[in-house]
Amino acid sequence: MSKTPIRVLLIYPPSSFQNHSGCPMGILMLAAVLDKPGYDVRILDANAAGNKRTSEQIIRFVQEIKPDVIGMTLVTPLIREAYKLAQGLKEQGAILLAGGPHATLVPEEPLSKGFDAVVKGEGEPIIEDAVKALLGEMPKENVNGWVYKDTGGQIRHTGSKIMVRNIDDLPYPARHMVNPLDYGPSSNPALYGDLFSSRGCPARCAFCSGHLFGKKFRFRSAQSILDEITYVHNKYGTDSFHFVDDAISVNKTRIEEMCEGIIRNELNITWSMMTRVDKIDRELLGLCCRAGCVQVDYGVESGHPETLRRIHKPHTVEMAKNAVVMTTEAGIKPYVFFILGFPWEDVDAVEATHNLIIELSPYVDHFHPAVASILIPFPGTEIYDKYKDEYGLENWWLSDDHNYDAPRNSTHSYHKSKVFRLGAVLDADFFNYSVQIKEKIYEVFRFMYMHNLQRRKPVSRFVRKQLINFSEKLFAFSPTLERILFSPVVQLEQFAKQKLGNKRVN
Ligand code: B12
Ligand code: SF4
Repeated sequence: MSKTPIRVLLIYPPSSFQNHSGCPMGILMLAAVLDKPGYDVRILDANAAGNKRTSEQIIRFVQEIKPDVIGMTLVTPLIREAYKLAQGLKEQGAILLAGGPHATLVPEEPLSKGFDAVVKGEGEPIIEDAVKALLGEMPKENVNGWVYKDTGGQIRHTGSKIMVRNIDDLPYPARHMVNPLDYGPSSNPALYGDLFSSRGCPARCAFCSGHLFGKKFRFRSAQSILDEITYVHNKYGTDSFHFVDDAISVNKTRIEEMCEGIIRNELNITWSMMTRVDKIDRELLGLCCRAGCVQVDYGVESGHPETLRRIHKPHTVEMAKNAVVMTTEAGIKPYVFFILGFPWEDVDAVEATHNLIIELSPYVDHFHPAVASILIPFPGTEIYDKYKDEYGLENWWLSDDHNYDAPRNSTHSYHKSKVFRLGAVLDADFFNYSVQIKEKIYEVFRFMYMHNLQRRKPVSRFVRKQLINFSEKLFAFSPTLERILFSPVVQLEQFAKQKLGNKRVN
């Protein structure tokens, strides 16, 4: 390498409606890969819960540090903000490289939005070559698995995405580059605790846009994970970990080895994971619990058997119920995700999911009414491909027509802004829902909101319930009056939130 190291800035783009309390693993991995041979790598996570940055602030930072190349993660929910930022950076003469789930799904699109090139799929095998080629240190056509414009303006693809062959060979994420204060208090359990132990999922759910890592389940050895846990624990004192894998238990022997290792080495930690309902059993859950597992997230998705079949979910309603009960009995908290509003669903189908949510609620401490709890047709999914013509969804993410930024107090009633706290997907109305379907979906979200209030102190729970009930009644009588009467409540809540700081939004 030359004497002055090449400076690369890795950006996670800003969002007006979301934040996270841990640094995204993708840019941490790329930073680690570039750090090794001596690049001067900086990370700017514009969505860090304790230090959110606007596009204007990012541009000022770039003017200050003058990176040679800027890499950006693209995810569909933040794409318009990311493209706006890219255009601002381009005006400053920046060299821009895109990667991440959205860039992989529609790799040519970022080239018309200010980016110079796009890496498809996993970034680790390519990032160094990509940086070199963008700086003219190697021919662009020699980089495998990316997309760029040649000197004549022609778009060139250099093969399909390159997979990491042996993920045990990857360095640990560059946690040392994270400023802990960006993510809130130092006790924040999400700060250094994210781990990945596998990539890929052999299932093909019709709504899932996780094609980046492919169908083949590739996994790290149990020993490599134990080593990383021990390293992070010794270096940062972290004792709570979260696996970001899509389906960590696809290979049962491997997760058993990992659990046995945690027990044998007396690593006194707790951890949580996400996996598939069809990839657990009582024995495995018992072992996981003994190894410190405290939470398992399941994509249950629907209580309607026909919907489960049509989305190719590899489980039945019965299997989902059993998984949730078995998890609780094993001493682990189950966390369940649902998706409402598939285009073929009528009120009865949504009702079936509602009934399943009610049935599971005694086992579930807290439901997650996430943005994606109402179907979003992400690009590259079977749902998008099948329904884009019928519902006029072509490239919806580029326009304002299906904007699902979180409900804003200025435009939504108090009860809707609470119940749909994370996103106004019902307003985005991808599938022209009938009034009846919309009402049913609201009812389900309302149930989840009320259930989640259980965790609050009795007075807070009581006040919140009354506010929702009153807002609903008043809104039915007069939306204008509801807005007038609830605006001081909203202001008071915003003031309290600012004082208490941001909480993890996920
Ligand atoms: C952990 C996680 C979260 C966390 C943290 C997200 C974060 N900011 O990192 C939380 C819970 C907050 C979250 C929220 C959401 N998430 Co999420 N999340 C994940 C999950 C499970 C793991 C992400 C991860 O750490 N992967 C491991 C790292 C190593 O991979 P990676 O980030 O993809 O990075 C690699 C490549 O993409 C590439 N790369 C990435 N950036 C760059 C940049 C450059 C320059 C280059 C060259 C390469 C490159 O190289 C990296 C290394 O190989 C993924 C599923 C998955 N399997 O990836 C979904 C996923 C990213 N989430 C998704 C979605 C939809 C959401 C939500 C909308 C869900 C919701 N709540 O309703 C929100 C929106 C969040 C937002 N603001 O964008 C989708 C995104 C789909 C899309 N089209 O963009 C995914 C793919 C899930 C899925 N299967 O559909 N999520
Ligand atoms: S099981 Fe999960 S990760 Fe696998 S395809 Fe289905 S939704 Fe995606």
